[in-house]
Amino acid sequence: MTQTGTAIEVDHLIVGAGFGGLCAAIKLDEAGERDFVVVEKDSDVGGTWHINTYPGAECDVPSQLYSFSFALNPDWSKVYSPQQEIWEYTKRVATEAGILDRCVLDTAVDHATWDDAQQRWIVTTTHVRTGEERTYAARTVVSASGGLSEPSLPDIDGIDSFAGEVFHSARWDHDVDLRGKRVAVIGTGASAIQLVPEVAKIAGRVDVYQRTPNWIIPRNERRFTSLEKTLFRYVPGAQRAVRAGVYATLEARVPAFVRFPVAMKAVEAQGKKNIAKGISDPALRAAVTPQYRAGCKRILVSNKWYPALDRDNVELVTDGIAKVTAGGIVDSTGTEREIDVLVIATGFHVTDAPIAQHVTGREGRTLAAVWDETGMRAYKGTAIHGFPNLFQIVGPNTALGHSSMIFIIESQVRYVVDAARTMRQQGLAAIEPTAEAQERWTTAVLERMRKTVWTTGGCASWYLDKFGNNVTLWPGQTFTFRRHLSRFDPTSYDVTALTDAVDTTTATEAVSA
Ligand code: N01
Repeated sequence: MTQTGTAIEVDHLIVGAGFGGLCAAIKLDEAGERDFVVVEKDSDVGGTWHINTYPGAECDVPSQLYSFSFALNPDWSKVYSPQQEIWEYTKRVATEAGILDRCVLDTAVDHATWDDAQQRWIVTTTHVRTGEERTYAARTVVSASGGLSEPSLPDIDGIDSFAGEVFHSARWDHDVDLRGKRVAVIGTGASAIQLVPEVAKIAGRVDVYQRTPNWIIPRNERRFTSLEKTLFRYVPGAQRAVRAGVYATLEARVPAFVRFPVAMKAVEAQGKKNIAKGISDPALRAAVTPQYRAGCKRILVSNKWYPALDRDNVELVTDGIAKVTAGGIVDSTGTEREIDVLVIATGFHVTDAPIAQHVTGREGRTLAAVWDETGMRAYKGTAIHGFPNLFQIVGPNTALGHSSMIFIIESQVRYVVDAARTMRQQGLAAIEPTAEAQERWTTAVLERMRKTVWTTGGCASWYLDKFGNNVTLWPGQTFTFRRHLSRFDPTSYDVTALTDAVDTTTATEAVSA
């Protein structure tokens, strides 16, 4: 890191200290690319697992797979890890890797602008508490700000006039005592199904506002025995073998998502059994039974959700919300239910990636403006035409509905590290995927989407953008994604050599020079 004028020069600036940012930092460090900073707006590392502290927050991907491949954890307590354990894991891994000294916490990225003359990203940041401003001049930016980090708030008439306590599931207000209170929860997605059963145990009453039911299958929940943990720790290969088994089981589900959605009937049967087991009232059973193909929206796992809805102090409201008043919620039939606390569990901004508003590329346009016209697009989900030396971790069409995002993150980070190595070895100042390469990739991905359950399943989901395209999920096996990103491929890029003059040549010319 060097201070030149008002800017701090760094090789790599990583945005976000969640799984994506930490993985990038650790792997760049290992590759000898040690001149980096990780800028994180939160007060600690861990990303979503530090921020989402709502009651009942747990991972819905099995813990054996929800860890870095290079830092297995023999001490996971359960088959599905609780939030606190995952957060502590990220902190421990970052500490042991020795990269915490380069994490700049409590600091938000205001803007990142590509400076063609300097062949660097000029990144301005502000400390969220002191207001101190800094400017970095970075060779590359690795954007790992998370696909599900910015709460999406519902646009409901009168919501600002509510006089009680109100907060989003991802910004839980632990100062609000819910004991005996009348609580309303808007939304019935992955977050709501975890928090409602916990809230219902202590609240006086909980009104759950459901717009669309989800398919929810049983959760194979149990604690690991001490014998298992001992085996994981001391028997070489034991934990890796279990992890491989979990990975293979989840991958076996991919064909049903992408080619043969009719196979999802088996999941629907599981879901219906789960409903029958948890709910006794036929009307309530019908109200929670989805009318679209399983998998079209994220398949959820819970043993607690249906029994929670069956409680006397919980009411499922399926009539739409007409408005919010100072004291309660009025549904579309005109019924007003008075409440003390409003919990908003309506998900996140996804297809309008919030970070894109803060990034301006080579042609002076923000990424948000470009993507607003075309939909989110990136070559291999990672690099973007018009935005040199920018790498998007968990970029377009990289998310999963069936397995661990950490596998995808590690695949992308390998690619980024190989790109950094290539740039250093070949003396390149800038790399940028060609428009053709990006178009080819995007067309192939969208073509593969046509038969998927996300397109044909008969639902509306947050996977789809305003053009109706699924720009969120990877339509295939995760090992195929990894293979595509196994090596940085300069022939798909325009590159600029490290000379004073800005000289854009094709990769082939530069490589053969
Ligand atoms: O958000 P969601 P989430 N009026 O978007 C409803 C991850 N995650 O925070 O389906 C009324 O799933 C909306 O209704 P509808 C995981 O990837 C992981 O729960 O659009 N309702 C839906 O019911 C997950 O998929 C874990 O009709 C409105 C809900 O709000 C992602 O985060 C745990 C509405 C939003 O559900 C998001 O989950 C938790 C409105 N105006 C989350 N707007 C793990 O365990 C929206 N809704 C790893």
